Amino acid sequence: MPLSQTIKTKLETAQTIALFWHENIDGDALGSMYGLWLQLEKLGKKIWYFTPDQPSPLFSFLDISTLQTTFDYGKYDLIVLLDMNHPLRMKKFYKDHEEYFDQAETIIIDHHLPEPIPALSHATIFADHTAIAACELVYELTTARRKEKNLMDERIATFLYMGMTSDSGNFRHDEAYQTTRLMENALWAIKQGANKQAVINNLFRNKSYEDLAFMQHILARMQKQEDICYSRYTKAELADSWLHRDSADYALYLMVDVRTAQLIILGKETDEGIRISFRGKGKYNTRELAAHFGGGGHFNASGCTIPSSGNMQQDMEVFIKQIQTILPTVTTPIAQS
Ligand SMILES: [Mn+2]
Repeated sequence: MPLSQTIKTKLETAQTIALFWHENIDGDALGSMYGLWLQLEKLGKKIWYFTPDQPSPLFSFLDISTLQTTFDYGKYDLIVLLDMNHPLRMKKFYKDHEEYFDQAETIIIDHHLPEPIPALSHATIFADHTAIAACELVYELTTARRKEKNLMDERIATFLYMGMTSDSGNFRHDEAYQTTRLMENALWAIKQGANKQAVINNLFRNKSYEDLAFMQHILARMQKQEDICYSRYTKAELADSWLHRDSADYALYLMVDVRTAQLIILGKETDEGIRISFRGKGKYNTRELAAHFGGGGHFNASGCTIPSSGNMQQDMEVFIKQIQTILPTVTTPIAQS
């Protein structure tokens, strides 16, 4: 039986389903979760869904009131992990409860590259890292195949469109080989009534004066070494600004536009260390780069966490030097299959 058929059968057989998504939920995780959940609900399923932390207020234009941030480890026919390649991406639920997840009937639907150390070896995994968004996979696995019964509506289409637009940086980060598929899937969502304007206005054109003032701060600190462009902010600065860290990530969108930059790095101080975000433009495999520091992600967007000594400026300088020694090993021709 083809894998997609196995998944369809499992989803249709299960009556109670727990859906999970990863920490620091983004538009694609949220979109793929709701895009799938709302369809399954129409089939009469009982669905619960869980996220380790509350999503950014950026997403408050959507009705996501059914989200829960605590998990009961109860009995569910099926567990589904979306937009994540390892249950450690939801550490809060997984840690100290590995046994629960090792035994539960599980499906993983994801578009990240597999982790070097896999978990949940019993899970049915549908992974396609050539898709720019997990929302594309949800659409392709459901509506695109299910011609006989269209479960789509404007709300679901909006969620799926949101994931396609947010993981592609509003259609800026897609690689050439991904473009046709992405555009076709996005066009389909719009034809189904996706509210493109609401997504654009809320995710991309929704900056406050304080957001931009914080960008001023990050950009003032921006440095360039060869083709690396980097900056940082501290925990205290973020707390003082009253911004959510998603707002601060906007700096990456700005820095990526530096024409001669091929690697963009933003360091964010957190309680667990310095959270690093990488963005690339095709020259470096940022996913491989992040893997050197225990992280992961995609070819052009990835992340990792490095230890903090308390002196962030110094930590970042040491880190950039380390990066420079690794870069020659992750330089890859742009063409991918
Ligand atoms: Mn994603």
